[in-house]
Amino acid sequence: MKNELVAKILNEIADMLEMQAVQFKPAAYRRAARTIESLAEPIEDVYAKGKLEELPGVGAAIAKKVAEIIETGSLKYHQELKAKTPVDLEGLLAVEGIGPKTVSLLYKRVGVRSLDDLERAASQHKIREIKGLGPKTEENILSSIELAKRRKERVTLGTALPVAERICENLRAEARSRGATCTVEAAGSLRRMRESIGDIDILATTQNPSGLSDSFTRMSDVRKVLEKGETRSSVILTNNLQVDLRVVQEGSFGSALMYFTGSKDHNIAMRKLAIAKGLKLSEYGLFRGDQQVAGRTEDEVYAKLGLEYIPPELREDHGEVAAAQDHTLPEIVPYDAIRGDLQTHTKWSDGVNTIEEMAQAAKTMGYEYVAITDHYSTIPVVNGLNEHRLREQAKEIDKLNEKIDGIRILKGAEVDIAADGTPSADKAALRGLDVVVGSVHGTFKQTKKEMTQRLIAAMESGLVSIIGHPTSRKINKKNPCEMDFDELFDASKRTGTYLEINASPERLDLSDTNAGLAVKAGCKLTVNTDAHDTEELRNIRFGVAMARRAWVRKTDVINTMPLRELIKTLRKP
Ligand code: DGT
Ligand code: CA
Ligand code: CA
Ligand code: ZN
Repeated sequence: MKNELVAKILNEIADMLEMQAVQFKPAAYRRAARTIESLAEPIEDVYAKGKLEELPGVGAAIAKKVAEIIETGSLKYHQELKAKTPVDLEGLLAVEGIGPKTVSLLYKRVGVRSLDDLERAASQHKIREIKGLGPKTEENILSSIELAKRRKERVTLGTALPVAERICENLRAEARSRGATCTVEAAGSLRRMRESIGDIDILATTQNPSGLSDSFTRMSDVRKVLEKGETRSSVILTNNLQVDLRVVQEGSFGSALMYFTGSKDHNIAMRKLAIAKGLKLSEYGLFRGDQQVAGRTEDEVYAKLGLEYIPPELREDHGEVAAAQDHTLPEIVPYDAIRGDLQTHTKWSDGVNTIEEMAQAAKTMGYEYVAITDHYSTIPVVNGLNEHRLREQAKEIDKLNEKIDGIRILKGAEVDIAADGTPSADKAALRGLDVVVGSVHGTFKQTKKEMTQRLIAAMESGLVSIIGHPTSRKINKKNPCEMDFDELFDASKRTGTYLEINASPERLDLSDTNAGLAVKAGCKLTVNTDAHDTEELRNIRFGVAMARRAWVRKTDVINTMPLRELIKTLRKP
């Protein structure tokens, strides 16, 4: 599957063109990359059917380039651009707040080519001198460069999961085509749905191990083969992710899956329990003496140990083994329990799709409702709504609700929370809305006390139903704002304001840990995607995964409620 590779090349072209200040083209390349990246089927298949140009955002010119990548594995135009680009663009762009234009400026003015150059230039205060950048940019660079360096080591779940799914699907399909039986599953931190992933671990059992390792090491996006053998292979992909494949005996698949899913601490707790019961647990199986008593499936191993099944998201040694033994594991929120998304954006502000397109896409996902929460804002970059446009939008939503069956479009807005906690819209402007998301979008550098007061003031304003992405963190890019969570949770309960788990893979905010604390404190949560296009609605699973990792039940998440109940629950502005 070359989806990842094609998307990467198109995105890099966009970045390089933007560095050269080329107009419009970068956005077109990005749109096509986004489509291809989130495509469920291999791009080669679309190409083979002659349907590249039918993909949203893929015109004749880009289709031709995609075809060249599929046929040759690379693109001349891309390599020519790269030869003309003298900097480590990927590394530099990993720094929060640095875009291609800034990279170009930094190179021209102070000769920055790499992250090391950048760190040096910033600490020597050369960046504050550059017109258009200034001291604030310099400070931001200094505070986020460590995160950018770390990003080279771990990728977000949102990046790794689709890659792993495509690899597993591909390996299964190739084995089938050879007539071999084959079971393939992703294990490791990916199966536990951690917010970031060090490497992808894949486990398989097959009649044809050499065929499987051939398929694995010959995948189109393999950059380097580190190891190749019948029981273990390891590769580095073009996007720098490492993938380990282990092949085990069918009779050990369950115990091996358990072992390689981890976490390490969970494994240790499990092994201890086995020993206490006079058994021995390893990746090869559960043994009494030399006799294997279980191992083919995970279920079998849990049953023989007298445990409830422990979902992978809970396997972090946070008390789940004892709870499984006492049969007190919580019934964590299922992935399909979400009945609607309460934060989405459309063309009315900075989104890509129309309200109707978002509603249809939400309906396809089986939702009962979707809230349109475009930015209500004075920040010009997000094309925010004002009171007049919000009224116009409400009329369109009324019409669409007449027209479309099977889903209810809720009226909403996302307001900025100013430094002092005042929402960016007043009561009159927000009248008639079903839901208002209040979020912090600027002035992040406040003391813990100031930020806590700010969010509490927003909740007490009576205008906000949900606090969106409460800590404003971006994984590997921007540290969370500090706040007093006890006070925040208190105010959330007192005012009936719900806290969001923002499912965007680079946010996942609240984090699993904080979501767990919130629910323990008695708060209710909402899991939303903050989608800016129809594809991003599918990110919901990443948010639900964080809720599951936080031991959150369905009843703790308000958008698992049927529409009528939800409407009664949401406080209106
Ligand atoms: P990552 O890749 O850093 O995101 O995290 P994991 O959890 O995927 O860790 P990884 O890839 O090093 O190993 C995969 C699993 O294999 C891990 O979750 C548990 C198991 N494992 C690895 N090393 C050990 C070990 O030394 N002891 C035990 N008990 N299990 C281990
Ligand atoms: Ca791993
Ligand atoms: Ca590994
Ligand atoms: Zn937005």
